[in-house]
Amino acid sequence: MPEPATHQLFIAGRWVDGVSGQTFDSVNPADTRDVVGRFQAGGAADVAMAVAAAGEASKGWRATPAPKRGEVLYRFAALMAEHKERLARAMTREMGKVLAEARGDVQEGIDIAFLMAGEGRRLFGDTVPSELPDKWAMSVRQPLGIAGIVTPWNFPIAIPCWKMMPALVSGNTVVFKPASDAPHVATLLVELMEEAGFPAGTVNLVTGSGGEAGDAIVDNPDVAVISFTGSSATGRSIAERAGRRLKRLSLELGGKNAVVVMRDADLDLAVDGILWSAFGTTGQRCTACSRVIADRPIADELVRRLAERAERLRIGSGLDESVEVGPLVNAPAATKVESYVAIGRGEGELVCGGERETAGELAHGHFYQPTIFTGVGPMARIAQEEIFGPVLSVIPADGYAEAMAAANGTRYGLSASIFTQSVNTAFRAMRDFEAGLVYVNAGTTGAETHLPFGGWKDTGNGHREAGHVALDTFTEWKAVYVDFSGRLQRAQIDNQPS
Ligand code: UN1
Repeated sequence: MPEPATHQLFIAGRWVDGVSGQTFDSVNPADTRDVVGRFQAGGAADVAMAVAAAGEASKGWRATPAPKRGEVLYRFAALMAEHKERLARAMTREMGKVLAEARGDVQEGIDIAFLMAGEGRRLFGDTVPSELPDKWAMSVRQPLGIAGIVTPWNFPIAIPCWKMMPALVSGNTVVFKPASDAPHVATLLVELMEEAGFPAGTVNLVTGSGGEAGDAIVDNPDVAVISFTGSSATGRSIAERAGRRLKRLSLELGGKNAVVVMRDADLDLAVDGILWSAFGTTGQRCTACSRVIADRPIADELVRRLAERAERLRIGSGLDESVEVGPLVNAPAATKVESYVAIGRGEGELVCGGERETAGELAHGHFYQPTIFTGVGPMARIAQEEIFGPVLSVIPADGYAEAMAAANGTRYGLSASIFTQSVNTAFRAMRDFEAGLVYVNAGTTGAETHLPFGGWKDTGNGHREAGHVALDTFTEWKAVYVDFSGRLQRAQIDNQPS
């Protein structure tokens, strides 16, 4: 194997080595003999420089007319489209998702970049009538300053773009800390941002661990807002640190997303939707389906069809176009899946999978079979805890009310879906699901970039990504009143009967 290339941090418009001189390797999860690259282990000193650069760049960037900022986003979106295949292949090699899904991930980045580029000409506020005569009333958005962007490996282009595009178009500058399992894709992304013409210091990249680089960003008093996607445990710790500084914080955390299948459902369609959302991305999406709530009359038949199809899914390197299920991201992820499957054996009946896949070349990667348990109780650990792997629990329920109670009976609330042919049941479910994303007759994955993305309950802290509401995370509202009457007018007083 050739010596892997060493990559640098991007600070103040220059590619530089980290202060400590330490590096870490990014490894292909489908074949751990393949080292993708060597990356700077950035720490507090690097973050301090990146924040200083972002602060310096902030003055010019926030003064740049928003439509002009949007033009840079347009160029960046077009560059991503031009380089889509190269980015997708790099993504599959670095974090394992199959090529078709890697292309989708890049596309999601392109989509949000174009959407937010258009926001350069909107950034809508409200213009409203004043309660007093000859008085103007409106609200405008203004940037917060420096945004700290801390992202996961599972959507290494889409999620950084979901966060950075609204931050940048609304006039913030950025310090970007990507996951240690996907620093190469992040580097390629920032190279394209440089080429697109974001001014020096507007976007700064610091690779490194969460404990070193991530915490340094969260703790830096000059970083006004943090946007984080990852585990609930890390989210909670970031919230505590950010809370001490009254810092704006947007969290996108775990999920335990359910598909409800009613007795009147189109079962073929339900099977397609469940398999795609449970085993696509090897179950490593925040939105992945990990619970099926099966109405009792169809439960056995549904499980039979799911198992029969799951056993036939092709496992292997995502670079092989015929493969449907790629590897887990790293060794700890595989160990975690193994331990939950061991727990599941005591909580339900294993109907397929349940083992690592180690045949031939697969022994060099972190492969795990699509796994289904049935007869699982709604409060079982495998039905409550996020596994983030290809493990699906089927929970039988008697009718709509019991199914909905099971679906909502979790501390998470990201995505939920129902399969039914009844319009009444569909509308009830749209009302009753406690989740930020609801699907009718589709699986739990596949959110589009122009509607709000995020979850209820412990999945987040009330903020949303994507859609125009994503701007709320990165802007301050300013209400502006202009009195052109030429006299003192007292609101709530002078226009009331005396
Ligand atoms: C995630 O897993 O954090 O809705 C993001 C979906 C994708 C995004 C998933 N559009 O499944």
